[in-house]
Amino acid sequence: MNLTRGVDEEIVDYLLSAEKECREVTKITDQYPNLTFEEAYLIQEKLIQRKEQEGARRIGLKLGLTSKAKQEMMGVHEAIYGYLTDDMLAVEWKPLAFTSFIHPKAEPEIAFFIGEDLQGTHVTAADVLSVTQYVAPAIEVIDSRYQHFKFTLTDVIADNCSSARFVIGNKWLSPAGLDLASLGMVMSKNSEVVTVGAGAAVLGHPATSVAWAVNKLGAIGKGLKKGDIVLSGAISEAVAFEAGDSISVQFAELGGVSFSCK
Ligand code: OOG
Ligand code: MG
Repeated sequence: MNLTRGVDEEIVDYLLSAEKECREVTKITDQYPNLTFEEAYLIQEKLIQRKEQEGARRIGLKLGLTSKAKQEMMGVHEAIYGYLTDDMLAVEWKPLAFTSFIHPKAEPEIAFFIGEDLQGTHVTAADVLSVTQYVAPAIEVIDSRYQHFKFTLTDVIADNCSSARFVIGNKWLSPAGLDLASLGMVMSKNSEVVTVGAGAAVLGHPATSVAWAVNKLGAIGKGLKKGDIVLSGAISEAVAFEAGDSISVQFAELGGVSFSCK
């Protein structure tokens, strides 16, 4: 352990004030180059606890770096997870204010609505699907608190995996009878197609990505709870947007989801 007492709280303050004041900061590994992944997850947990003390509620989990392409880009072999809180949930009909962000990007994702508690260390994609009440189209807005959206894996874990907002579409379907791996997706910005993909981009199958996170949580005695929402990871690269832009994601079968930024 490299974290001396009080340093974790200092880092939490540093990241939370950057988020609240919508300003980017230098990455924490510049100052603490030896931080481990484990310590980064401890900082992330403290950061979420602080948000809870300030009134936010944990409502689920998000996966990041779930595509092989993105993992190779970062030189890592593992995905990452962070928490969703109720204040991140945005609605389609209310434009997001650009001034509430630093340098936001949109990602197309498949959301899972968990209908039963799920905990363990040998959880499979099939186990995940069996407790999934619905899947729905989603867009995650990520907004790294770090300068130029550049970071190492430890930095981004501590920063709750760049989480900022998410929007869920209004068509929710049972995953039974859906082939989430071959589900096609098109993301557009201002009506022009910007990325395309399919569910398989997420570790071969989005439920595999959720199972990975459940097993990681299981190793520290945690798990998913009935009612949790899980964002399974970006299906394509993230796309930057600004005030005046609108982003829409259309899935085969699952339907669409969109938002605009003012
Ligand atoms: C980390 C978060 C990535 C995803 O779905 O891959 C993420 C980042 O790239 O800032 O949410
Ligand atoms: Mg994401």
